[in-house]
Amino acid sequence: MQTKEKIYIVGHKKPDLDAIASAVGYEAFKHALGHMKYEAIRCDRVNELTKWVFKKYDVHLPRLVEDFCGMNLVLVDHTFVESRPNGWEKTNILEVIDHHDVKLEDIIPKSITIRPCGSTCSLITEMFFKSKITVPKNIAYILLSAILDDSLGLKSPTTIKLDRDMVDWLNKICKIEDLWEYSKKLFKIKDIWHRLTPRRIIEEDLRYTEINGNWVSISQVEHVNNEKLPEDELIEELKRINKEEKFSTRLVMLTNPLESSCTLLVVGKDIEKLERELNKEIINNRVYLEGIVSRKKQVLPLLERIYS
Ligand SMILES: [Mn+2]
Repeated sequence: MQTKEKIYIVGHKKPDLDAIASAVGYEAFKHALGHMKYEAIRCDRVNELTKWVFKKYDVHLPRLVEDFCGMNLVLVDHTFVESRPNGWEKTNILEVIDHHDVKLEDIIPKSITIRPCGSTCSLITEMFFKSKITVPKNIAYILLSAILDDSLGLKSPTTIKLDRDMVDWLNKICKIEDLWEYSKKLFKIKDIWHRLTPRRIIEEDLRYTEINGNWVSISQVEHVNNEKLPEDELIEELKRINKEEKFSTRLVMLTNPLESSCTLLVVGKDIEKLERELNKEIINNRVYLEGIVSRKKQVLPLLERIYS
């Protein structure tokens, strides 16, 4: 019978904490409503922070699935084709929940929840809130940690009142004394860049897109410790990547959430155009930008202006 079929909730490839936590949170919400056919899964390995948070609050990580063929899916924290699990073409996507831009292309889910805010977990928390369902304590910790991580401790430009309200509401359960101190702790756990090769650092959180025939890529590297990032090697590697596959512009954002700033590494043929747009010199393929932390809200629009 159709209604007895399982429905799997999955975050994007190369998942961050928000992608994994929102799947687990939505499963908990559905189970609280008695809909037991929902199961959170994942399609990729998790990052250090996710491991730490799930272990600390004693929650099982969602099961890793490699073959999605024939599954009913809810996509959380993504809609874009390139972020979906491999083999999504052979699945039945019933629902999407996300806080990014929507790009559904040829799928028509029955339910679409898209709202720009700091974190998908804020949208999941709001479902509990509106239904007057108490969030189980360990799930509350997971959701709270994910909102703080994704919204850079509620300081990211994507943060809205909903994120702050949901953090306050969850913290009535979690009772974390200093949320900013806790956020800083989360950022530090994520700061594992010194262990990775330049190629891995660039590819760890890389998004690419085409703007009027110009391919651009933007990697986001959040870190709290400047010394450990090998900027020169990253630039060399970025140049190598651009020889392998030529893009108009390739950027790496070295974002420091504690300082709300970013060092932008730039490779490509349009450095002068970018200089004009920024009204700042780009020296040796790099420029320091105060107040710039968001790829979606701040850096991508820069490129859109250059290529429009
Ligand atoms: Mn997210």
